[in-house]
Amino acid sequence: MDLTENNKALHKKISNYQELVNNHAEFLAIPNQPEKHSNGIFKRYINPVLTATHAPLEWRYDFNAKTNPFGMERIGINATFNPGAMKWKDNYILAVRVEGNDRKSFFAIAESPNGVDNFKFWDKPLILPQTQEPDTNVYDMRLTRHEDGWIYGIFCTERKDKERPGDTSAAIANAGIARTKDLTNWERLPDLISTSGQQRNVVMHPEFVDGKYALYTRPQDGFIEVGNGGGIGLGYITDMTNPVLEDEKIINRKVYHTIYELKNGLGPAPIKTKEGWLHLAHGVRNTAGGLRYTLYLFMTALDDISKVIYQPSGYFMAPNYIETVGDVPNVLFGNGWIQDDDGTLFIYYASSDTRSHVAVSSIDRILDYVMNTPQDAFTSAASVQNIISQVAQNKTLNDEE
Ligand code: M1P
Repeated sequence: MDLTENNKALHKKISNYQELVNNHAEFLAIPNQPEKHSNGIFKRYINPVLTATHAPLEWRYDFNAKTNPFGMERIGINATFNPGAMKWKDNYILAVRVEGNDRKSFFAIAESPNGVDNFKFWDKPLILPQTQEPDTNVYDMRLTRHEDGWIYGIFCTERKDKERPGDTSAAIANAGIARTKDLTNWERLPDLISTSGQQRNVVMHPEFVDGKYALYTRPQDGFIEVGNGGGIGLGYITDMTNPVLEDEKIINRKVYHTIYELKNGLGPAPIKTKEGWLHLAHGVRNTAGGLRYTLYLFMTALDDISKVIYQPSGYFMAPNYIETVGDVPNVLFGNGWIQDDDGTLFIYYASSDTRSHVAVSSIDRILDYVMNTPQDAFTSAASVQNIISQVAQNKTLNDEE
């Protein structure tokens, strides 16, 4: 291109461009390793798989020296967390909740060749069509490859509670629904129509149940408060283009003095195994230091997805020391996992609403964990009895050797 002197000046890149590009490329290529020590159930990887620093430079910088003479970041990214996940053309895809410095969340796809490192965001954030009532904020997309041929992304859509105009933090949360065949072009469907005041943590089951779509829900009374009843619900939809939720029932309740005493919400779409449907969920309890979010697992029956058949006591994963630190401390949240053909399981989770991580296990290990870990008997004495029984069994084994 033959540029005039004036045009050349206009097209000059910021002076720190190459340095920014080199540093970013070096950062994205840092390999990840599993931690040395594991409880045998899963292995955490040392580095987060996604941080705010992973966000493309093109999103953050105006590269034109004329309009950005100091070469400064123009649009800040605050956090990359709570990713939905799926395998796509042999690569590992995360549908990430990206939050800007302006507190608005949006979705963006990040892709890795191996699921544990080298995650790179696609060029542009996901463009989510709007309904007649625009979303103020969107977050926590769960991806489900449904047997109807669509990939569904169900997420939380949040809008101002217009009935309480004076309260600037009063909001209404509901499930937004979009679907795609290529992860680039998304069709927005109407938001979930349910009888509950608010909904969060809504997830689609991958198979039809008696010819209907099945959706896991978490009905709640208020924006933050889940209210008196509650836990993980299950309901059915006949037509996703008119998503009226029918027969919503709680299938996994909140329980006093457990890790899911205050809130109980589902993570990703369940995985079908020979023993049952595996579920990853988050439980929330209150403490003097604020809410504590941990991850737990349970299994439902193949012939009745409303029936919980195994639920190990306590948490499966809790924030480690580093993970407790972030914008919302003491939170692990997981809404994405990927099962490989060889049974390897990649569990994607986020810590403290700030960054995303991976832990790796296998379906066989997780089945063993879910089916053979003692269930919660809800008292200290019963927990002690579990230990006494195990000590006795181990003594027999030692005596026999
Ligand atoms: O801040 C912790 C989490 O809080 C909400 O989850 P829940 O509705 O289950 O309490 C969501 O905002 C979630 O994104 C966030 O990680």
